[in-house]
Amino acid sequence: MPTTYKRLKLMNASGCNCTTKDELIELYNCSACDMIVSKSCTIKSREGNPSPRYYETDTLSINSTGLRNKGLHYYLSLVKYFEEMNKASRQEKRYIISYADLENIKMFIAIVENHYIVHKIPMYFEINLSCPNIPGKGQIGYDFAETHNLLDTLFNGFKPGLITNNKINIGVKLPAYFDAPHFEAMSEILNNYPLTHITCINSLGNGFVFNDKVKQAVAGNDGYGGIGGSVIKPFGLSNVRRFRGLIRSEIAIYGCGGITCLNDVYEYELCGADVVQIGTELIREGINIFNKLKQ
Ligand code: RRO
Repeated sequence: MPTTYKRLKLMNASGCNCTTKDELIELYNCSACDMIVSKSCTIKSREGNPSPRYYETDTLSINSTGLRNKGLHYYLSLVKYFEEMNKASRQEKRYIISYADLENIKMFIAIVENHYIVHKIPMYFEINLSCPNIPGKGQIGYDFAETHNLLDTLFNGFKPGLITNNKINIGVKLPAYFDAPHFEAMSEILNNYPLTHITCINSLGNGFVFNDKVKQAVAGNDGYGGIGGSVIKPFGLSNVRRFRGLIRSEIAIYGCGGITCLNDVYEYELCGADVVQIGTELIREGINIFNKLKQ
């Protein structure tokens, strides 16, 4: 590890300990956690897939959560709450809302715009293009034409000025790509938009894991689920590194996938990440993972 190591910003990965207000407050109150992101939400709250929804081994996690969340209004109501917490504690800890209800993107725009008109507080979003666990629905990030359409609708849908004046700030969470032309095709699309960041990578979709009783480890979606943990780190690193070489330098890259120790953070930094997100290890160790990495 070099002596010049510059600590990257740390945050949770969406989906990990961030569904309820109490969980988000715990993340906010952790001084080693620099930013926070909510569970991916839909316009209306969802119960998600049946349990068990999560299982882990030493090297991986599998989840089939199925977008279990409290609804967009719940997470929007926390914008003001965290703004007041920031003012009181004189910090600027960013609260990002992850949004995944892509069939209702126009409704999302209308609700968010209205929220800004009422509260006048800048907002940050991570649009999830890579939820792997909704039966019958693919990950939009693997459909380049659909991704292009969606981003056009999103960035052209807001009133002029809201995005250019940084009132509404939008990043995207991508699935892992495995083929060089796919990185190029996706970068060509992403470079058209004033994105704040891209997060690479979501869990690897459609894994299958047996539990210690040789039964499927998660119940939903016929046992298929998103794989996280240290087994996916090589793909997180490669995706960050590939995209860093292809997307505009103003778009930050949040690296995610398999981070358990400071050396992993350093590897993500070497590949070009500006921020790193902790997922499986946050669920495994709890909030102390941030203190451990900071030390
Ligand atoms: O809720 C989920 O099942 C889920 C989502 Br939205 C996601 O983006 N990634 C994941 O592993 N699970």
